[in-house]
Amino acid sequence: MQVPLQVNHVTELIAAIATAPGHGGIGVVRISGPDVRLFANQLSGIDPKPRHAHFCKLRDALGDVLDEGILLYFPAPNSYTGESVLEFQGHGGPAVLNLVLDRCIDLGARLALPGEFTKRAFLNNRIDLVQAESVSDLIEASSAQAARAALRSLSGVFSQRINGLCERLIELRMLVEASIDFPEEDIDILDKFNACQRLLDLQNDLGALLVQAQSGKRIQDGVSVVIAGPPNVGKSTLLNAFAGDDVAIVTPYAGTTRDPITETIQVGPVLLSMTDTAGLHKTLDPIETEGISRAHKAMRTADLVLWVIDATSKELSEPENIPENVPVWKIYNKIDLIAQHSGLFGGIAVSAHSGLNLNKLREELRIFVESRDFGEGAFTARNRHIEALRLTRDQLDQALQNYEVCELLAESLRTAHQTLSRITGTFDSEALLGEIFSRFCIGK
Ligand SMILES: Nc1nc2c(ncn2[C@@H]2O[C@H](COP(=O)(O)OP(=O)(O)OP(=O)(O)O)[C@@H](O)[C@H]2O)c(=O)[nH]1
Ligand SMILES: [Mg+2]
Repeated sequence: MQVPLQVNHVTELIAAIATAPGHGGIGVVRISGPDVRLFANQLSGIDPKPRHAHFCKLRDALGDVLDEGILLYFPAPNSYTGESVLEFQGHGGPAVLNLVLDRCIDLGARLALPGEFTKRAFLNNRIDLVQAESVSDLIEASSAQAARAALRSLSGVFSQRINGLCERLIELRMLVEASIDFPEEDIDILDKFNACQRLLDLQNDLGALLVQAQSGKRIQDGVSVVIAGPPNVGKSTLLNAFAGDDVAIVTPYAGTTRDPITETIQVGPVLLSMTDTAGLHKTLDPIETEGISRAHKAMRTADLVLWVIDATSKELSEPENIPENVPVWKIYNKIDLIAQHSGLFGGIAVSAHSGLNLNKLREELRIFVESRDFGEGAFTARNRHIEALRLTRDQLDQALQNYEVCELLAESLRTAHQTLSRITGTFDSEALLGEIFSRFCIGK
């Protein structure tokens, strides 16, 4: 049993262009609020039937046609927001869509804030907070896996797990409260209903969910590829080649790069973040030393390290100081300087300078990202969720320590319950909601 958030009923009509900015075949203007049926009539002269595609012309105040397209009407509560919603699918140009939007404003709607449609869906109990966040995660998903995982969160997989734990916490709380309220009972209620074992099981399952949420966060973050290796082997040149731009300084001098430089790179349909780092070697230079320490830090959190080797050098370097669980690929660079290179090297041989074999490396990266296995049923999660799960775990630890003192036990369980329900938003403040929804795009 969850306690729904208390909200004021929303009465304003909001409107926004729901499709991405730019030119496209179709553009959508979405309107939500009370009484959109009347609004549809003013806009198009049509009295729309629920969930029916009406072909219509939209007109301005003088009766001139603004655009023609499809009008859809979803009466409350069976709509995205839970309110009555109108969607106009017209031509996808910014100028024409803005004409339609301006007309909606003239007729009394106001511009929607970022995420306001989804916020209304939350306020109308159509979805919980985790689901609302997954809408934005789905839109921003950088790979097919991330999209699938966000969709699982949106369909409630993560929320159900949270709600299940909340239910069990509530049962425990009831047992503890009962043993406080009826101390004179002959039987020990906590013993009779195995409260201690229940608490231990709950702690266990919460730990398992925390591990899954952490993995869900990694799906959401996308893949991090770190370019590392000795100085002057062509690391920055490789980053520039992938970025298609001179983002990192390249010089013939060893020790050029100091700060890690991260760029978002597109490989096929997938986005990954690629970080160039300072060349690793022994040095007394304090600035280089700091750069090298930052390079090590980047490698520790990488999903993959590309260890770049200068294929022309007499001593080919071997990857070193790479954390055990991070995969490493050897990249032999500068093969344009070698007359006969095919079959010479075990790793991937490229020329960052001329672009030779970079497509092969790009393809290997795409396969790597797409084949990462997060297990069946993976869902996306955010830092906010992970923090709340950790805090709940600590509060349950506290409850176990306080087990013998009923009042303290009750208090620890109460705070644990409160922390856990904040994840789905059943106990939340306006401030947090503002923070979450302001990161959405307008029209969602
Ligand atoms: N011929 C050739 N030269 C390259 C290639 N890649 C890099 N270089 C040259 O090698 C030199 C060093 O390149 P960088 O990209 O700055 O090397 P780095 O590994 O980032 O060096 P540090 O930042 O000092 O660690 C520059 O003169 C580049 O033009 C390549 O594939 N072929
Ligand atoms: Mg460099």
